[in-house]
Amino acid sequence: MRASVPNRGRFITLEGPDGAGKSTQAQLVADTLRAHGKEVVTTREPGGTAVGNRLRQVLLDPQTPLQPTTETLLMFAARAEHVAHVIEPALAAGRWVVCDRFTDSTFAYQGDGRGIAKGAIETLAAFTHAHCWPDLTLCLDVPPATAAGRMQERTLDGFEREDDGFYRRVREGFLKQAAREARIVVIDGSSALEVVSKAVQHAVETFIRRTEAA
Ligand code: T5A
Repeated sequence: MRASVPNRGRFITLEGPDGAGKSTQAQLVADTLRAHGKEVVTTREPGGTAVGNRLRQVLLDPQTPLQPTTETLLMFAARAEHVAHVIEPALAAGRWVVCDRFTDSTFAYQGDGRGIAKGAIETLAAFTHAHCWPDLTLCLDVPPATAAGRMQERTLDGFEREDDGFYRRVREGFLKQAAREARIVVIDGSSALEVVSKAVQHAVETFIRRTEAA
């Protein structure tokens, strides 16, 4: 249904472990799309709406650790608002949406990281956004040590205080997800910034060409 609706925009997500460089590259993706004449909306998860941002504060607060089930449900509650009020209206209006994280993060963090069953996440995803899946996902892959080095200077949120084992499972989770889904392009995020940016730009331009040829 997504791509066959005339003039519908396209949905691009950036994924990967904390500190992989997603926010840095999201800007480049948006700039590349604008250079190709696309109208672009940039957003992120958890967040993107007033309610989503309030839930983000709860989810990332290191003082209030949540049960994995609660965490999963709150991610999807924020996502339901985000899809209904930001993502779907933008796509329907022909805009391209660039989103820093989406449901692949829930599979990796709450699924592989916290042990929530994949089937439960699939059910929640179908309930929340059955007809709204990314058309292209750029997954920046970095080893936990590289990511940790990049985050040394900042105050860490609840997720960023998890141990190496958690981050290894999250990274593996993203790679497993990429092996299952053709829309996911894995990019080595541990290279120098210019190298990563070049790979991201290439992936986006290839996608634009494919879309225009369809
Ligand atoms: N979460 C989210 C879930 O558990 N489940 C979910 O369903 C969802 C949606 C969000 C947290 O929520 C979790 C995952 C997250 O832990 P957040 O603060 O938004 O919290 O965290 P992130 O999305 O991970 O954002 P980060 O800022 O931590 O990481 P980014 O965006 O990947 O990295 P970025 O671009 O900010 O770069 C980090 C630093 O590295 C440098 C940058 O300049 C910056 O200083 N950098 C590089 N340095 C060297 N070489 C490169 N190639 C570099 N690229 C960037």
